[in-house]
Amino acid sequence: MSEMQQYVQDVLDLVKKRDPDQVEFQNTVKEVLTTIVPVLEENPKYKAAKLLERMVEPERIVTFRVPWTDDKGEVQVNRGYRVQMNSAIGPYKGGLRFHPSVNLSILKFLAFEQVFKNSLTTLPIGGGKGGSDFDPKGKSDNEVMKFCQSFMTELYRHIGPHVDVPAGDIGVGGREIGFLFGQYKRIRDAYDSAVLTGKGLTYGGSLTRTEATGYGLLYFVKNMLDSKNISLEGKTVVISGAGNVAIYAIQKAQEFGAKVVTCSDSNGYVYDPNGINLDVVKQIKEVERGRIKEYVNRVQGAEYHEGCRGVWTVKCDIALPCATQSEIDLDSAKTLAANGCKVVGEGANMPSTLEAIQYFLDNKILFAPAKAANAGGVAVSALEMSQNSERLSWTFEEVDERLKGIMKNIYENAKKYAEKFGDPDNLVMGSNCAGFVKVAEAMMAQGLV
Ligand code: NDP
Ligand code: 2IT
Repeated sequence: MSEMQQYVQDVLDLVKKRDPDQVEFQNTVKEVLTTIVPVLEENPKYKAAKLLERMVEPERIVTFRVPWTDDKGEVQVNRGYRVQMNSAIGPYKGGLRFHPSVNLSILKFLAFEQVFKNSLTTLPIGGGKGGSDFDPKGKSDNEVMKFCQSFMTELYRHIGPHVDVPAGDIGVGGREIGFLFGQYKRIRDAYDSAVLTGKGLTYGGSLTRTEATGYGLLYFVKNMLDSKNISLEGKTVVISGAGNVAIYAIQKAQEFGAKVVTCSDSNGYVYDPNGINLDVVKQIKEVERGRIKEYVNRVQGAEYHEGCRGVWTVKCDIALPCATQSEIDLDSAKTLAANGCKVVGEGANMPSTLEAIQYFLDNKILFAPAKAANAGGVAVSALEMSQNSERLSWTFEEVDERLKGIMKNIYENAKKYAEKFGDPDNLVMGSNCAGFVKVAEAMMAQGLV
């Protein structure tokens, strides 16, 4: 083992020793640190400055009680969090997740990913993540509002346009951001537009933000495929999820001429051999907030299968996981490959396990890693902050053009580092190195903080 490999191993051991239960966090730290060894070898000063030890320790974590009353008048108590991971290159930036599975390990993993993802966008944003174990499923609008108001009544003291700028993630979309913004404004008694992103268009939101993560994923994948002279036209695509990321990934994939045959939620997946009818999905998920199995009652020839993992058994050329972490394990990765899948692009955060990623790389499946491929959402969030500062709104076309440019730049930067360190198709290594370098240099310049 080289000196820097040993350094990385020591830091991984430290992370495990400090928080033995935080498996998701340990995995993402491992994914990043084991791939940046070549950068550490070029810069021994990072080890001397204990840079990795500092990076794996969040700058600040807040957890808080969120009490609220449901429609029956019963008291409910949830737990709220904000992990402020790294502010070297800008205010903490990253989404809020409302899902019963939320815990500190998941939020630390998401915040750690966010630091390098945000760096890749080239925009001045640090990394953070937050959320709650609140489950929005089955709750009325009134209950969601009460929860959001209580959540913000504590969170407001930790955020601000120059401090920390949350946005959406699983379970947090336009409705929740609206309630959160209203309560923040009421408490602060000031119109700080850029305290949250993903806002509605009537109060400081940016055109294209809703579409940005899904569109950005397809722009990234298209760049990757163009470099191999592969067209998206006529390709069969399997997508998981039916939320914000999945819906706009389906839309852009279809615009590029691909045939998307699946979508899913946590209960099961839909297979539509004629190609997913996106209007029906939008009606079910965005308007009715219903379950995806409804799809088969409205579209002839479509099938519904219980269990979301089954989606990876559907034959495809391209797989785009857009639901949640660890949805593709080694078995699913092998099944995809055996069925002829040649390309995987991650719309969700860490949807492939470490073993699945290694399998894709070893088997020459073109792999677009999450922190590069899904960075379009946060990139347009940063553009929303720019528009708020200017007190101007850009057109859809202008934001979309910038998004395309940002995704191309991320792809090229990741590719550049992958080539530099001798593994040209390994965009996991390439994007980790590219994202890491900027954060590392900013931290070095700012002294021991
Ligand atoms: P949404 O809440 O809009 O949609 C999430 C989708 O994934 C739903 O279909 C949901 O099904 C499904 N899902 C959630 N949890 C699970 C689970 N444990 N098992 C199976 N399916 C599940 O979230 P987003 O679309 O915003 O987020 C999807 C992914 O993309 C997440 O990993 C998120 O971190 C990532 N991401 C989001 C960005 C954004 O801008 N929104 C930006 C970059 C990444 P159900 O309705 O049954 O819960
Ligand atoms: O994972 C992510 O990048 C997001 N959920 C978006 C974060 C943001 O600040 O827009």
